[in-house]
Amino acid sequence: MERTLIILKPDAVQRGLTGDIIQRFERRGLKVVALKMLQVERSLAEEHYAIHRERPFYSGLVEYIISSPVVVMALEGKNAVKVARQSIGATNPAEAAPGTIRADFALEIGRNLIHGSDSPENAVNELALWFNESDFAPHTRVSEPWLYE
Ligand code: D4T
Repeated sequence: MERTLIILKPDAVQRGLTGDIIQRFERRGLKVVALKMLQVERSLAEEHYAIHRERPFYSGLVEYIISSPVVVMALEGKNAVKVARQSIGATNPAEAAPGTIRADFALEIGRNLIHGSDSPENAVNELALWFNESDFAPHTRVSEPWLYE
């Protein structure tokens, strides 16, 4: 089983979409094993997006992420990183496939609602950045034999 970090960005919270988005992941079969709402510190936003530091959109991206509270979660499941990215859709909502979260709920790259880790290695690092070990509540669900053969 794999874990991935999901951030429901300030626009998802402000637009009242957090429940809809979490439901999509739950329906697919991914399991929420950590979940919290927080106002992001600038230093955390800068560290999370450090890879984009030299990009022209970096400062706007940091301002966006700290502009209002976010909901952060860890999802667990088989190929969690890949399947969550697939459900999220392309970075630019205008290019995201219909049925993905970004295509169904968003219009612009700078308000694309949600972050999902892009590789298992980055997921491990991002989960450690956003959560303490004690934040996780590992558990087995009764549905698991009906999700995995
Ligand atoms: P995140 O990291 O938010 O899940 O998005 P992606 O993984 O899909 O996309 P990314 O890392 O390439 O970009 C991170 C973040 O920056 C914003 N962005 C990106 C932007 O505002 N303008 C741009 O031109 C790009 C490439 C959107 C997502």
